[in-house]
Amino acid sequence: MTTRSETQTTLDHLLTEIEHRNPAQPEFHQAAHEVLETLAPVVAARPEYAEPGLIERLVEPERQVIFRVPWQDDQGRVRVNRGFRVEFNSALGPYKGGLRFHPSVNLGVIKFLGFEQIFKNALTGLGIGGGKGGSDFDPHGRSDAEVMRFCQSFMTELYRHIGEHTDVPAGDIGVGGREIGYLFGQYRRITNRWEAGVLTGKGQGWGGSLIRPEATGYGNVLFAAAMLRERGEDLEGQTAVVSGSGNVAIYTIEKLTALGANAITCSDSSGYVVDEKGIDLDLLKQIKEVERGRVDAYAERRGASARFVPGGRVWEVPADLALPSATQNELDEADAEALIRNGVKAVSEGANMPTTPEAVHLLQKAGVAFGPGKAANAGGVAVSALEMAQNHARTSWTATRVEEELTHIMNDIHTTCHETAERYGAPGDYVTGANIAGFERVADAMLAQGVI
Ligand code: NDP
Ligand code: 2IT
Repeated sequence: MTTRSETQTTLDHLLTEIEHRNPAQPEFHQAAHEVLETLAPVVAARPEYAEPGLIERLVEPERQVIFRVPWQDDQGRVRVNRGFRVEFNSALGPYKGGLRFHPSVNLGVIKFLGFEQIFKNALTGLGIGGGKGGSDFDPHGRSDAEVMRFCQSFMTELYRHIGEHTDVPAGDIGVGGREIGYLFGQYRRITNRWEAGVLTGKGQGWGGSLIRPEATGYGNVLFAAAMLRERGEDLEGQTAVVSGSGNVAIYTIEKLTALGANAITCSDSSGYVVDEKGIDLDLLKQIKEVERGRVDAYAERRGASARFVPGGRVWEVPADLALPSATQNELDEADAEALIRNGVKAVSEGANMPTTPEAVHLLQKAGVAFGPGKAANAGGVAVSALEMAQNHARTSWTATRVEEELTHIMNDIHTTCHETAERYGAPGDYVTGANIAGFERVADAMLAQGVI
């Protein structure tokens, strides 16, 4: 029988090797570290997981595709971006995960996202593997026609790697309904197939699921509510700070408000808005979804209750709950200290890896309920899997049905993480619970399917 500390030493060696074999990929190192530092109890307890090569295979993507994406801007100038699709693990089902269009995208970022996605998708219990893709293309300030030409060029290469039984992309930062439409159109044109299940996040009326746009934000609020329930509290009357002002942030604010909480902030890369009366969602949606504007316009148009803080971070605003919903590493140690000083009760991650490891440890040490992204934001990909199920059956479900399923899935993920953490001696530690529970499902399938 190997002890936990012997197992941890082995995992630490593996982490050193991962850093060595994947140079200049700090986000991937961070994601691998965050998972591997919690696996010692389960690997020590279940000797089959110590099988040589199992974890080594898990941290190596099954396939990585990098391609050139040439396109013409409105002035006729040729631009060249880089496209990525990392097909990380298909032990549980077709690769599944979003596409991110943002100038910060590189291979290490896509690998961190794909690695997280493996465990997140396993936690949904819906038979989906892990993958992620995207490009360093920056959609900000681009016309619809430019975005369309870019998406068409991107799909002209990507189409050969994806398919409803192979790999099913969706949206992420910079990729929403508009981009999924252009991508789907080009896929259909090239393949001459109406293959609805090849992409999720499609529009209503041509294969999209009701509640998919809302699912990540709604799901995160349901996860936060479940964490609070565990402590004998609920959302009613709680003040919440939310970062971001995109898809995840908007529907997080919508659900918080519907459940009686007061969401008082939103942000983008220019700064944040604090609105003591609570964010006016109609105004925010108009500015962000229709006009594709910046958050300072919200403060300008809202009147006395709101102010814009250029360059600041929402975490300095006192609140009971914090729901980071913008991007990775947006909540650091100093931010965690500010939240703790102001009496925060729960932090639930709508974004992927928004909280730095040091900040996570501080929050957990202070007794704050902390919901890691791979559990808390799994509602988006879960409803994507429900969209695939509807596409396969050539049917569409009512919004009520999809939302009931989403609620059930989020509560189930919460219970699984909570119970798993307890079983492995880390009560209340949702990070350990999510990592171990996701790992067990993927690892069992990998062991059963042999060395591939
Ligand atoms: P959107 O593109 O709709 O919105 C992103 C928001 O985050 C914008 O307000 C954007 O501001 C801000 N943001 C992005 N990058 C940065 C940055 N480097 N610095 C400061 N602000 C930034 O994306 P989503 O809402 O879809 O995604 C948000 C997060 O949620 C991501 O981490 C994503 O991986 C995660 N996620 C998304 C899911 C989905 O279904 N869409 C599912 C699960 C997780 P600006 O416009 O100024 O860049
Ligand atoms: O990070 C994520 O889970 C997503 N961007 C959603 C992925 C999906 O396939 O719906």
